[in-house]
Amino acid sequence: MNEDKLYIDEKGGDEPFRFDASVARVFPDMLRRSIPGYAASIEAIGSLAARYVQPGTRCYDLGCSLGAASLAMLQGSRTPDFHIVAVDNSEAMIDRCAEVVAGHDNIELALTDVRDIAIENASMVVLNYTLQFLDPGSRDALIRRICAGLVPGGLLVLSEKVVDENPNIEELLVDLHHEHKRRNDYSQLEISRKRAALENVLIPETVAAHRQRLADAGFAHSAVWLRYFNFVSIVAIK
Ligand code: GEK
Repeated sequence: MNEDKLYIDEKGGDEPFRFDASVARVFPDMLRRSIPGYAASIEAIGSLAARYVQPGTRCYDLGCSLGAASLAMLQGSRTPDFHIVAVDNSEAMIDRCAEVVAGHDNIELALTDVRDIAIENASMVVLNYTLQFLDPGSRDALIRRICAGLVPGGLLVLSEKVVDENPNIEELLVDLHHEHKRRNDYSQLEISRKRAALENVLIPETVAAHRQRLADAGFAHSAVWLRYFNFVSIVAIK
């Protein structure tokens, strides 16, 4: 696995973060060291696929990066009779993803914006740490389209970095996250450069705002099933 040294060796934090070729090259290491609970989210996507993927339907991995969630759905599902559409608007990510998922004929890759993909006959949709990168004004419409494209009883997995309503708790959670990154061998300089680069690129919302949006879009049930500091994963059932 290529080690993520981007914010020591290549980038200063003055440019907005982009999912370019340098990020795609180190991405598995970056996610593993940066997102508390990332491995648990992928593992659970496999377990959820076993329960929710229905024969003759589609699954969507929106903001698929290198296809980790797609592979988890494929390995977890109990039926071979389904099709995964894995979508990302970063060419560098899709190119590498194609190498990772090569040979899995029921994974179809789409290089496009998640807001432009038709969602139809879906039994499971995954937005694993992707919605946070979309302009907040476009989030309601995407969640509404996902709900409309799910079959009855279909599942959305929505994982996000969140912000707390209480500034004292927010400060604590951010601090714990940075300590977690230091434990994973990121220096203070790397942490502050990355934080600056993500400013206005990753726009977190509260758990309450996410759950309200899901309810407004027509999901019958939603719950946080995983939380590790300011990173959460929510399941929503139509
Ligand atoms: C995983 N889900 O390993 N349209 C399409 N893709 C987008 C858009 C957009 N508008 N905005 C961002 N992306 C993965 C991890 S990473 C999370 C997801 C992170 C893509 C972007 O190119 C990147 O590949 C992905 O969403 C977010 O489970 O880096 O924190």
